Amino acid sequence: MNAPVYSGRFITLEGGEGAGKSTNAAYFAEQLEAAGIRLRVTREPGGTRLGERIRELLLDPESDGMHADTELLLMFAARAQHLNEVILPALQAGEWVLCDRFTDATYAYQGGGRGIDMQRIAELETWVQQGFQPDMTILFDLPVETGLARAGERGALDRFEQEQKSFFTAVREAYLQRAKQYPGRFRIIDAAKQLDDVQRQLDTLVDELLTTQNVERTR
Ligand code: T5A
Repeated sequence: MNAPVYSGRFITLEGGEGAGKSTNAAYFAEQLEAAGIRLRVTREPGGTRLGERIRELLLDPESDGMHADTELLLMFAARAQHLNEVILPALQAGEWVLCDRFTDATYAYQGGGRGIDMQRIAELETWVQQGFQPDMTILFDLPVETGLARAGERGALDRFEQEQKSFFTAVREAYLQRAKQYPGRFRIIDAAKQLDDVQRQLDTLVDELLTTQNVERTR
């Protein structure tokens, strides 16, 4: 099976709860757009009308009792729709795509957190993605307690945020393991730092992306 051919770049943001992905997605997008990049910002689970409905089902605390396999299949169902409806068409049209979470989250949460065999996840990944992978994955890494405290300040917790600390520790370990396994694709951000420090770390990655694309920064 061959990965699809496209001219845009696919960048994913990953990390545990409250790591600052959403906050920094906006900053990162602003930097790329200022350099003249046509960019689509999206998220998983979700990113399409159908995918957002699946997201509601996945995050709703009332979906308690959801079997781990059901959760895994719903993640990939939403991803199949997202890939075919949004991500691949945008990339093929020359746009860049910045996605808040993608398949590394499935390895971290359903693999690390829920304990599903990574090989089963890999089978679904191959089935849905046919070799397609992000060009760069930015991992916002921080101690579990710091992330949960930040997420908790926002009020009501979703179904994942209600998990125990041991679940999030396993998620963090799985993410770090993925980063070790794919050093060419992953970049790790120290997300425990203050926001302006995190943004300086992101500036370096913007420069790296623009240099490899031969795009000059305009500011
Ligand atoms: N999921 C997802 C799976 O289990 N498998 C999968 O395959 C996929 C794709 C939803 C859930 O789905 C699970 C994982 C998730 O549990 P989500 O919507 O991305 O995914 O959910 P969260 O990660 O819960 O999103 P959060 O909003 O909690 O995290 P963010 O986006 O990383 O954090 P953000 O930017 O909202 O920041 C949180 C708070 O911290 C502050 C912000 O102002 C905000 O209040 N903050 C900082 N404070 C101090 N210093 C900094 N440097 C700060 N950065 C941010």
